[in-house]
Amino acid sequence: MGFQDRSARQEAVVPLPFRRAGVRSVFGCALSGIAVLALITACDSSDDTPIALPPPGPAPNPAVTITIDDLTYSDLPTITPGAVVTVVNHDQVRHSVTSRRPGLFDKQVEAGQTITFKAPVEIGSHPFYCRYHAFMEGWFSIRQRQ
Ligand SMILES: [Cu+2]
Repeated sequence: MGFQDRSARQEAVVPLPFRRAGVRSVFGCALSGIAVLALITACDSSDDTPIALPPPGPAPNPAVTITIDDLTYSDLPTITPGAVVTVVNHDQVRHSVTSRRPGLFDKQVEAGQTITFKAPVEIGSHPFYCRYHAFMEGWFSIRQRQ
């Protein structure tokens, strides 16, 4: 009986520091975390302030070509805002490059044909699909030239 009481007390005590860390504010981190490295680390991971880091990978491309073979878009390099995108359809059926965001872009490319259009200017990932074959999916990764 005495042993069980002790373990119950431990369960009640152990989580307390974690609860404190979870509600600690940025101001609290600055005051209390300076002396204790471990505490700073804990605060950094619990405050979800996004840090604007450039995405990894090669430099963005101002002009790219997407090929479509066997109902599949080729891999896409990272592109600059407004990059010139050429779409080459090697299949014997019509495809499209249609933005998941309605109205952003919706380009049709007939069997065996090539089209060119300008990518969006908004930085970020722009998923698209083929409206004739909904399982066909791709995306533009758009970022500024560094
Ligand atoms: Cu298609």
